[in-house]
Amino acid sequence: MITMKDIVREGHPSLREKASEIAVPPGDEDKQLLQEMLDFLKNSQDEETAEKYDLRPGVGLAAPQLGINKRMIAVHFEDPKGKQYSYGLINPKIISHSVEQAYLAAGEGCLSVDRDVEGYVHRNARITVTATDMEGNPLKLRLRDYAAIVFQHEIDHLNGVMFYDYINKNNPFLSAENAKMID
Ligand code: K3U
Ligand code: NI
Repeated sequence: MITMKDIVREGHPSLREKASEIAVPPGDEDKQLLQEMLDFLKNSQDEETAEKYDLRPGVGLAAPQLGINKRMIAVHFEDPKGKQYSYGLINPKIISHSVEQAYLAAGEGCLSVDRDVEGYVHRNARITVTATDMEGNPLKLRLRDYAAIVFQHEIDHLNGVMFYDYINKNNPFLSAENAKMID
């Protein structure tokens, strides 16, 4: 079972490296790791389990956050409209995106960052992602707003990018003209 002690924190080199593509179809070991990542997210959102194992709640996790240099992410969340997203993805790739941007009013956090970093994180408001799912099937997802933000945060981890890289240093709450705020 994955717990917080398995998650690497700021300063660990794997958070700043570009992760490697995984051979498709995925092997049993990769599939098992993805399932464990998804189980961690479910556990972290279950009040009793989270308290028992001292888990910080998370909606996404990327393999480099476990010190594993592979292009794998897991996401588990419900968007503000109540749509459920629960995926373990291999080699996720953003193949197109909107010009319009979006950012969370509350900013972003990260399980690998043990401090609050204030400021707006501008991202693409709409993206299309291709990937291979846990069964080895190709997948194409069209995502917007909150869901697009979560997927971009996780895919960034595969490229060594942290959410605070996008925050304006002089004015953390400066909003771009073509950006909408998501509450
Ligand atoms: O955003 C978080 C959340 C947790 C429970 C309920 C609602 C929201 C926690 S922070 C989080 O999930 C990170 C996970 C990380 F760092 F491991 F990738 C992902 C994330 C945070 C904020 C915006 C988008 C994605
Ligand atoms: Ni993160």
